[in-house]
Amino acid sequence: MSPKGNNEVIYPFGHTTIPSSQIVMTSRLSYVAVNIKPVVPYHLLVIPKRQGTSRLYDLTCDETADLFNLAKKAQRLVEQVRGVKSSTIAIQDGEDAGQTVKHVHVHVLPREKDDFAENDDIYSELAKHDQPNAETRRIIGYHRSLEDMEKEAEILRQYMQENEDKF
Ligand code: AMW
Repeated sequence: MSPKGNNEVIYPFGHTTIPSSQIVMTSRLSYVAVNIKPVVPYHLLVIPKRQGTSRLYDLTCDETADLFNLAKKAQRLVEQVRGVKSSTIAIQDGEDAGQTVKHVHVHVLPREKDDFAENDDIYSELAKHDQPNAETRRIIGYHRSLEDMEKEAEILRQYMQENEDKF
């Protein structure tokens, strides 16, 4: 974590960084960010704050517990905001498992009935949704504007503020 010139806090995410305007919540060792290319609405990423944690086994016990406790909180939040009762929680750990950003991240994907033709289609979608261009490392295809991402983060932060008793 480091402050930018305008005092905005940024967190590391592999080769890139995430500014606080795109962050939904934080814990001592982890943070939750909105996704630049969501597979479903309110597709969140739960990420350890420490740089250099590219694989799940790079995390300490403390970081692992903190990450998953925050993932549960993020899941509860998006299920409430979406008004759904289920989520897919996934980690693509390592390149051959579909990982494109070399920094551990838990995908939190709120689900509703029949949102995919086959329930497990979400996994193939997850594997292909963010394939990067080899030279620019930018995700190929449409990704959201900064404004869209900031709006979503704000909606979620506000919901949490107004419903503190539920978290
Ligand atoms: W992996 O394929 O490594 O399991 O998932 C990487 C995720 O990170 C993808 O869902 C992708 O859309 C997302 N992502 C990549 N860069 C950014 C970014 N700058 N801000 C938010 N999400 C990002």
